[in-house]
Amino acid sequence: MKVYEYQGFPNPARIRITLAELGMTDEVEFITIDVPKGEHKQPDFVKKNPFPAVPVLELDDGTTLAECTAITEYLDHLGDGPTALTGKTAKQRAITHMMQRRAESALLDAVAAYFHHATPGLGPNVEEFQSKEWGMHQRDKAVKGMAYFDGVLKSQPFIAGDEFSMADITAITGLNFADAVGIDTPEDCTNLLAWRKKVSERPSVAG
Ligand SMILES: N[C@@H](CCC(=O)N[C@@H](CS)C(=O)NCC(=O)O)C(=O)O
Repeated sequence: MKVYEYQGFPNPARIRITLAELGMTDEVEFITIDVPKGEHKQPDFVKKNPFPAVPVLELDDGTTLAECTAITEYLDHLGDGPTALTGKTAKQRAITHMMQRRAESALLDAVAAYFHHATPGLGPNVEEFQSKEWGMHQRDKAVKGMAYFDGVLKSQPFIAGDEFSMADITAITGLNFADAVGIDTPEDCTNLLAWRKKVSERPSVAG
């Protein structure tokens, strides 16, 4: 299997964490796509992902999978059955997907929209349209998202319940991205900050 990525970028980081959690990092070949130079928009890559973005997982039969949740589902089903990363029971799978989507929408994607719209983002090779107002609105959304997850973590150890899951991966990646673009986690989000410290110490996240 091959993973097309740009190391250090948030969405590829999600898959690196997933692979490490599953003990599968050595089973894939990582191929760099130079996103800041716009390589992901070149025809050869667009054939792999028509919605040009990394990461993409290419299977040995040539099938290409985009979207971190789809890639995570695939990887998590390669062993004896899904783990807590995607949820072992019907109920836990549903909760994990629900919370993952909330983390994506309220944290990671909101921070990304701030970065792409209210800052120079990835520069002129990549940014085709920018709206500072939209970016600032998304920044506010991210800060509200932090408060939401702080409340969630008041009564449970992880974002989707008792175990570390892909919802935590999305959320920690969103917070790390927020730091990188200067959106601080409010100091009164004590549950979120404690969770962040704990999750950042996991070998898969610490790197
Ligand atoms: N929803 C996608 C998001 C992928 C994504 O936005 N990746 C970023 C890198 S972190 C990218 O390639 N951006 C290219 C661009 O903005 O043109 C996923 O889950 O994989």
